[in-house]
Amino acid sequence: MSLVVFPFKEEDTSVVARNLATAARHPRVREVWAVAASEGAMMSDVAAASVDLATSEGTPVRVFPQERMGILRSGKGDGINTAIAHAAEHGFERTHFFDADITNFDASWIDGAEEAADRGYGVVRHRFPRAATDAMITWMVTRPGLALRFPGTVLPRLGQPLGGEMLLTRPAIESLAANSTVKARSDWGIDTVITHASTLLDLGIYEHNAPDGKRHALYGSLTDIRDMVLECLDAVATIDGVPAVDTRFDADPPADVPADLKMTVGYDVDATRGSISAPVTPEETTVIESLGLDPSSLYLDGERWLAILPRIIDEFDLSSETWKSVFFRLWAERVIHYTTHQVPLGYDSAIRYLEGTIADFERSGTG
Ligand code: GDX
Ligand code: MN
Repeated sequence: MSLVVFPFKEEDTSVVARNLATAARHPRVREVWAVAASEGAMMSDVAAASVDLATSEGTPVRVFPQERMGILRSGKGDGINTAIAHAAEHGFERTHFFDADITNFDASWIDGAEEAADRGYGVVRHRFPRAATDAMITWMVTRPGLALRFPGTVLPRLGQPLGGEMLLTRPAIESLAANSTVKARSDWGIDTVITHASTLLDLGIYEHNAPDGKRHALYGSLTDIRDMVLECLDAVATIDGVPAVDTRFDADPPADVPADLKMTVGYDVDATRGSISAPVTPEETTVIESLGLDPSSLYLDGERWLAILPRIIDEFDLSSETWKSVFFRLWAERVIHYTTHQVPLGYDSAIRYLEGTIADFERSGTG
């Protein structure tokens, strides 16, 4: 008896409706929920599309707005926590979560997670190949942060610690519904805190590989994900509790990466350069210099990132506008450096390089 949840904000209604239908048609699925960011035009459109759906598929499809659950910026986290709270009350055996904007969503995602849960894993996470310049929060912030703070545990091993695609069994849902750190995290930090909290449960974790990748709405400049990178940094800097080193963790073997993904450019480099072209303010200068950097030459190769990220994690302040603009600038410089130095050498070499940086952070976290 499974539930499928899609949080959504502003997405193409036809994509969302198709995903709801795909989930509703799955034989294991008893109910489908679409949790809207707010009551508004988008919610009415999706609700209208799902009335027909519910009638034709016979599986209830409920569309409702998120509630205010947390204490930070109200965003995706409130949506996910609203669903977790209701799923815990309803007692579904398994709850799947998927982003609503996936354009290649099909039954195989649900099957992959259900099969791993059938084999006894309490938490199943979807992993998928990504373009070399995609996932720049995952590669530059979240995985390094997890490697530094939780070396030797399952956390640095996870391919997609920020992924919104996962299955939680009933014990996991009940435990997360009662977890105050998770409930408080109403913003983009939600994925990080759920990933972390679910590794503390010792229910077994499986990573299912979705071999075609996750095709979804793309962004332009890195400024489009400014809030996300800041909130994900805050999340990885503030989570507490070390997972047991012998936590059961298995994963599908990596599969060949689709040829078109190897060519995809993940973000607009020139627009991003433009967004950080304003001169550094005196307040920013103070913070940048306190990290041991020269504001006039922010050349951020892997070695410098390895040196400064631990200090950033210790000192970052999500309530400070200066800290936020400094971190956004440093991250953008780091991503541009990687894009112009490692990416031109080819997909496989770039991904190998990135994996190497995670190993460096993990060694540094141990030492
Ligand atoms: N209910 C609700 N409320 N849904 C939201 C909100 C909100 O305030 N904001 C976004 N969403 C939905 C959105 O419509 C989509 O279905 C999903 O949440 C993810 O948002 P999207 O803009 O597609 O995020 P993106 O850039 O694709 O990021 C995803 O991957 C990141 C990563 O792996 O790097 C997303 O799952 C992130 O949480 C994750 O960090
Ligand atoms: Mn997306």
